[in-house]
Amino acid sequence: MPTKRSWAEPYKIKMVEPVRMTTREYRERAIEEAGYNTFLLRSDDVYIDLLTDSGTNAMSDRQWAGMMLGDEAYAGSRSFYHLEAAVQRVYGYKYVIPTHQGRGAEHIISKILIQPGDVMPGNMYFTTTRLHQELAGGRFVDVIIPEAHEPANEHPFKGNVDLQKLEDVLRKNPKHVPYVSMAATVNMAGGQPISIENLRAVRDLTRRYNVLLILDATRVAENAYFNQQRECDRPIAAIVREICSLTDGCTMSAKKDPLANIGGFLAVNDQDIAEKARNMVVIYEGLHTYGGMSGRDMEAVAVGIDESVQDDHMHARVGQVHYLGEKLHGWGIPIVLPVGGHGVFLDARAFLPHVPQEQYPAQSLAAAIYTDSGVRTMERGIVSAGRDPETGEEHKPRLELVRLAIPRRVYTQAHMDVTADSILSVYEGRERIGGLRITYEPKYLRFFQARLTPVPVELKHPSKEEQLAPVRLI
Ligand code: P61
Repeated sequence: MPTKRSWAEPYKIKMVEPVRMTTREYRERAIEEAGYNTFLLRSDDVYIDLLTDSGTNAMSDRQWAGMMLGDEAYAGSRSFYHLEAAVQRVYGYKYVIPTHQGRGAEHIISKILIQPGDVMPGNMYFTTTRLHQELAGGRFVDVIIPEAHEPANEHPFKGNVDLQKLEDVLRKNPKHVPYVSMAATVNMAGGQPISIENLRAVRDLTRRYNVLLILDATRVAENAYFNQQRECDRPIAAIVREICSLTDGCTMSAKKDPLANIGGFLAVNDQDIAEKARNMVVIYEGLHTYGGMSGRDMEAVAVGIDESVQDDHMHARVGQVHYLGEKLHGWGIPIVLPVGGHGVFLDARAFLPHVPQEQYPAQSLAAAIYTDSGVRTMERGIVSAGRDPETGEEHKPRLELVRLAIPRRVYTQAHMDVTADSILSVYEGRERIGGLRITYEPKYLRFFQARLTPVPVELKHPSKEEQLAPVRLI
């Protein structure tokens, strides 16, 4: 008799989208043409797309119904007021400035709050957040706890801030810290949550030093799931509300938690900041009642926000991620532990110990996984970290990861099984995977468009065939 009851998703499927399977030879050509960069693959050539959980969610029937009701008025759209009400109700902020997606909100808040020479402490960088801070003349300083940089460390809240580090930054830079940025969950650390206890302590510090606390709320409902499981057994909606109440405002990419395909917003409690943001949004995004979104998009976000904080939804969402993570971990494949909220992250340093970081092991592993099965993943290591804007040197992050991000409500358990089998097969042949070198690199956010080429490897135990032929890398 089973000792544990199975669980299932709290929805059934009404519409399906075919996916395409290809041959290994086809994929070898496709990844070569894509410069060994999974961002440059065509989605038609992808079988299971775990590149990102951003904008790739399956919308509910209620969201689609909302799309039909979207008000496309240029000014004063009814859909904006629905969105505004949902943000006020669920997150609790007073003022809502819509943007086309998360980075639009990051751009605006950075331009408003940062002066050249300022320093912004935060719990690990995010690519677009840091870039907007740098473009505004500021400098990001990482104050996350050291455990976050150790893939095997099972700290339950690896997104937490190191309070001593934060206080040092605040003390050493009087008047030059406009705000502390706190992400919940922390994407680059593996989707790791912050604890409410830690957030409260950060809040006390920001009050003491009179600086603002801005939340990256992109995956705050996923964070609340972990708070519920590990810290306080309360409904996710109540925890989300509490997290937001401990901050002065947030940036949001509605393409994640809020279950939409596009959209975002900036939300704040300060009227003066809201006025400045409303003024700025008309320059860069659109009028302050659409901010780059169509009426139907705003409607889908408004409905999605409510759905995102339902306990059943979140249990299934994170449950699916954990199903995949536990399978891989059970087979001894090195992943970031504990498994995070939006994806499973492979530890490429441990997976490919023979490939030095200068040869982009995570990028190479992502290419190898695609070649094996058509599963698309994303590099989150040295390529993503980019270069120091002052010295031009490559940032060398301790975490060298491949992310398998799970879109919400899109794939089934069978897709997770196929993915896991492919990772296992790549793991078994890992000795044959070599490194890469960059042949083209754009100035900003290079990982999106960089092109790479394989560096030949020398096999420790070549087969007869391999001794005769040049080594195939991936
Ligand atoms: C992602 F490779 N994330 O995870 P926007 N904050 C946070 C995000 O996760 C986030 C944004 C702000 C993406 C898309 C993406 O290096 C990359 O709506 C915690 O995408 O503008 C986005 O929100 C920005 C992928 C972004 C990347 C940057 O897949």
